[in-house]
Formats: sequence, C-alpha cells, structure tokens
Amino acid sequence: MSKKSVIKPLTQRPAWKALATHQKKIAKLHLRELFAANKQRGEKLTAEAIGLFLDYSKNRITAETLKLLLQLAKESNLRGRMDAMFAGEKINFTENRAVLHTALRAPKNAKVFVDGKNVVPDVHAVLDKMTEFAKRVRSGAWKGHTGKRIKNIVNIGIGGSDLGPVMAYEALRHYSQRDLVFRFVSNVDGADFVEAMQDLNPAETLFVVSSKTFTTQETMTNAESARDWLLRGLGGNKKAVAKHFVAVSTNAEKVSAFGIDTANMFGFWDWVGGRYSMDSAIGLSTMLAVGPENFRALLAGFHEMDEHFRTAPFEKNLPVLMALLSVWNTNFLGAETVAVLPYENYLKRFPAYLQQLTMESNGKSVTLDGKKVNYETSPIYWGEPGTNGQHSFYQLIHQGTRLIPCDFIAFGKALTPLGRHHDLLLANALAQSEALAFGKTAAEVKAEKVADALVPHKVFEGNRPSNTILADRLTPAVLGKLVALYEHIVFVQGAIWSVNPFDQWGVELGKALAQRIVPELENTTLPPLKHDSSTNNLIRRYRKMKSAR
Ligand code: G6Q
Repeated sequence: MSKKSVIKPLTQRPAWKALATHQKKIAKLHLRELFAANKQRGEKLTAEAIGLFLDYSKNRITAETLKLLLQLAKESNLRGRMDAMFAGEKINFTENRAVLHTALRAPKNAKVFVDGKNVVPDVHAVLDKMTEFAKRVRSGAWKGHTGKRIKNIVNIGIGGSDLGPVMAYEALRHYSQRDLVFRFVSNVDGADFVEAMQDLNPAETLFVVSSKTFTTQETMTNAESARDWLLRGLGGNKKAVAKHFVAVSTNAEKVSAFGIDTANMFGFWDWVGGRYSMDSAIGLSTMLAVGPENFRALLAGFHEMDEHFRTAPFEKNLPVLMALLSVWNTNFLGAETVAVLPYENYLKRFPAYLQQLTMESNGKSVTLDGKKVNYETSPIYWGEPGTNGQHSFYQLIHQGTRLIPCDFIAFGKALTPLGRHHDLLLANALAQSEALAFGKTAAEVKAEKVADALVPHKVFEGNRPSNTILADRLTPAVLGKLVALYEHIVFVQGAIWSVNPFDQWGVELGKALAQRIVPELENTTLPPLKHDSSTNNLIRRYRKMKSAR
C-alpha cells in the first residue's frame, strides 16, 4: 500500500464500471428467483476453510457478480497489498509504520522483518514473560502487598486497549479460572471506576494498566484513581503499588514515572495498531483469565486464518469473499450498515469490538493519494446477539425501508448444553436468514385467510442479503479465527476503497479541543471564552450547574 499507487482510481477500474452496469441488469432479480434457477445454489455458494463454513448464497449475486468482484480485487492490486503488509512494509504511511499484527501470532521459528530486524523473537520473549506472570497470579504465587493472593484483576484501558480484552474475556469466559474476578474500566466517567471497585478488596486486587502510549487521558485518570484507591485501602505505603500494578505499554519511561516497576511491564511495538492489539500483551488480562495454553490456542487460531488469507485462492478465501460481498452491498446495492448477529451469547461483545475494528479502520474519506473519495467507504457495523435482537430491531431489517446485510454467526455445539436450548437457538438463526431472503408474498399471506386490510402489513418482501458463518464450537482457536477473519475483511475493503485502514486521525480533533476546554470548566475564574456561541454558552451553563446547590 505504497503512497503512490499505480492502480487506477476506484471508479475508473474496468471491473468497477462493469459491476455498475451488471447491477442494473440484475437489480430486479429476487433471491427467490436466484434459488429457483439453481437448485444447488445453497451448496455451491459456500466456502469452507480452517473449520469455518461460510454460506454466502443468500446474497444478491450471480456467478457474474462474483467474477467481476474477484476481478475488482485483482485490479485493486489486492495481492500486492497483502504481500506488502505481511512483509512488514510501512503501509501505514501516514504514521510511517509497518502493520504487523500478523507477526504477533507467528510461530517461534517464523521470521518477520521490520527495518531489517526479525521481530518474532521479541514477540515470543514477551509471550514467555506473560506466561510466567500469568502462572504466578493464577496459582496464587504472586502475592499482594499484605501477603494475600490476588483474586481480582482490573484492566484499565480504553479503545483498542479495552474492547479486545473485554470481548475476549466475555467470549472465553467458559474457559476462565472461576475463582478470579475480572473487571474492565475504560470510561473517564467516574461511575465506571466506582462501580467496578464497589465490592473489591484492595489487598486482593491487581490492576493491569493497558496503554500503548501511557498518556491517554481516560486511562491515566483511571489509573491515578486506582492508585489512590489502593493506597487508601492499604494504609498509604507507596511500595504497595509494585505488587498491585502492572503495565502493558510501549512507553517504559512513563510507566516508571507512574511508579510501576518496569520489570512488571509487558511491551509491544509501534507496528501493532491499538484495534489490532488484543493478541499482543494487551491480551494479558485474557491470558490471566483463560491461562497461557488457551491464550496460545487463540493465537494459533489467528495464525491459521492469516495463513488461509495469505495462501487461499481469492475465490475460496473467506476474508476476500466476505469483503467483496460487503463492497457489493455497500457500493452497488446502497446498504449503509452491516448487522453482525452472533447466535452465541458468549460473543455478546463481538459486535461492539467490530465497531472499532471496522469503522475506525475504514471510516475514511480520502484515498491513499489524499483525494476525496467519490464512493462510500466503511458501512456502519453494529449488532447484538440472537435471539435478543429478534425481539428488538429485527423488525426494521425484515420490513423497514433500508437494506441491512447481516452476518449470522452460529455454532454446532453449545459450550454449556442445556436441554433444548441450543436447537432452539439454531432454529432461530436459520429461520431468520431464511425469512430475510425469501420473505412472504401477498399471495402467501392471503392464502392464510388474512383480512384484506392487513395483507400489506403482513407481507415480507424478502431479498435481504445475509452470510451465515458456522463453526463447531466457540473455542479460543475459533475466536482467533473469527477476529482475524474480520481483520482481513477490513484490510481487503481498505485495498478496494484505496484508503489507509491503519491510521485514525479522525479521533484527534475532539481530543485536542477537550484539552482546551478542561481549564475552562475547572478554573475558579472563567477564562475568556473564544469558542463559537453555542460552545461558550454550554460551558457557562455547565459551570453554573456544577456550582449550584
Ligand atoms: C486504536 C486506537 C485507539 C487506542 C486508544 C488507547 O486503534 O489507536 O482506540 O487504542 O486510544 O490508546 P492507548 O493504548 O495508547 O492508551
């Protein structure tokens, strides 16, 4: 993904133009007709690799659509871009960084070079250090300041230093050590910290301060409150900090200035982006929860998907297929969002995790060459686990005016089998994609002797696209595969849209403005306000509100 791309602007690529013409030709085709025309469609339009089965037959595509999408991938130099990423080229050129989350899960004997240095030995050294530490905490060998064993682990971090750890903890809770309590504090809103600490004993609590930069306002504010809370609870001896705080960071200087012994710091590198870091030391809380072996199985799952992505032909390549389908739905069918609907309660935070991964990555409107795009980029990713969503927003997906492609994720086996629950869960997952695709015609409604006036209300147009992903059951390895699947989907989308998925300049402005406003809220005398009239007025009003009795 070099800065000067030789490929044509997206809308001038021949495959893009052909897709636009093709879309007009097949616009009227309904999934009912597509399925009727090919009895094997549901078996043919599928792909299976590394234990994940993808059924993409319920997308509004023909063989020609697929051919043109694959052609678009070629014309977008997808292969070249993949090679550049895996080779450690500085494809995140706006920050002059390599993008090597794939090196975090590379086996020990692999070689991945950044600036001429093989980074794999460093990755494994940190993993080994995490392993040692996790073993000591989990076994009770690591003692707190008063000699008590650690029972509570609180991860303090935000964004990429929080969403992955929270999601992974929830997803892998089944595999977690149940006598340890895990909490995650992210928001600068004090309520987050206060509620998380409510029932915890400082003598038994370990804080993992996770921050790549160790300067993030929210995390440092929470970490300082945590230090105060701990010292208050343990009689004020500053030495206690060393036994109750560890850090995950790239910034040793700041970690040590905070009072954390750098021997208890777990490092990572600038070639790991925050939202791509749950498999780095940022995953320390995950390893503490599920143990080193399960954590390594998670990494092995990531790696399997990396290898699949790197080596499988595009027409059988799960991330490539799913990314191309999302481009089709977004750019040619006008879909604005993608609903991710896991039929697995342990994956309840997966959609929230994907929001950052997808939208912070491809929520961009300039190309690699700095030109304004003239097409849509990232759709809005959102979702909730099934079946809960069915009793809430699915109405709009079925009968609303918007087209919302869905990714259903389901498993052959429950982690916690209970009576008929899993069959009922799966019946719902399968029924939803069937209903979305095929709907119910007016004739079908009438045949049920529904009163004429009600018929239009009971019609389901159908023709709503979806993917279904099936795996055997949610293991650490499968979680790794799923996360890597979406990481690479994002990468392929970025390649097609010619944007840089690895920077996030869009979060900077608000941060800088907040820094400016802080003293205007905190100073006893109001400094002269130089904002717009709305912001000035809101500042004055807040000051009045906070000082009013
Ligand atoms: C992710 C972003 C962002 C980052 C947080 C936390 O890709 O860069 O979400 O993870 O802002 O940053 P620190 O880890 O530096 O505290």
